[in-house]
Amino acid sequence: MVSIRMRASIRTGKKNRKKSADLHISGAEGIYDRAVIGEVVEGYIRRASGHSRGRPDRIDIKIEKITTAPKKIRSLPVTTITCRSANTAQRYILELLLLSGVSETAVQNAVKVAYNPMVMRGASLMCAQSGRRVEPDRQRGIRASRLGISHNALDILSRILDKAGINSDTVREALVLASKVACCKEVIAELCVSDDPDYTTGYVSSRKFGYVRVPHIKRRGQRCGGRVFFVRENSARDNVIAFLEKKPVLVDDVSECLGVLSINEIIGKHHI
Ligand code: PML
Repeated sequence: MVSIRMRASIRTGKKNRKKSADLHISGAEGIYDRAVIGEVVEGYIRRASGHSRGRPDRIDIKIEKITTAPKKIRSLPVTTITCRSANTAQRYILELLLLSGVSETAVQNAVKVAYNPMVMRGASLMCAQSGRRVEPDRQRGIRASRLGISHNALDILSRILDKAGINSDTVREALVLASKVACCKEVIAELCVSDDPDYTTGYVSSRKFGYVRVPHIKRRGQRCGGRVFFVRENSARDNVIAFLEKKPVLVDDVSECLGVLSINEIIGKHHI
């Protein structure tokens, strides 16, 4: 099997001290059989070239042999929380994270990261109690990578999400990523706000409540976004990073999609 990763960007010409900045246009990755490399790469290039955020002047594609058998996991169950405003979204983020074992200080710190206009390239790694950020590089962050979904599981997931009217690349890929992150025992929850100004649904995920989509997590047009992985206070940081970035993980079984539920229904239905 191989891991195939794509990243498309536009050079902005602006430079900071370390490197020239580039504007992220799109990205995708998966774990595939060698036989489909050509087809997947073609699809990734088509996708990178036709993105609404602009025409990239650079598309990086990395194809890497996977030398250890991927860990096979089940995707998190999916729900969408009933939420009609950005203020309510903030209350629900706080409530879901507190109930997952994240402290109020850590939630406040995470919100600053997730709504920062200076969008990080990866995610912040944050201690769930102290709210301390422990990622080695605050610009790069941590990239959950070497992840994918089997052909069969993708078919099933697409059908399930189709019925709920949420079957898009964005939802499927965010769910696969969140499912890998949640299967790391040291991670207790994740918060994600898309950096796409027009994409206003984010999520809070955890083993406890599953993948909870939060509409109106930001207002349309807001130029900010970010991801935070909350880890147990004294976890071995380097092991967590090695798992999230390097351990191949393949979703090969799919949990249910429970549709649109109220906060109380979601809290009453937790999964452990
Ligand atoms: C991103 O990749 O930009 C984040 C996507 C969040 C998806 C939330 C959803 O609609 O389920």
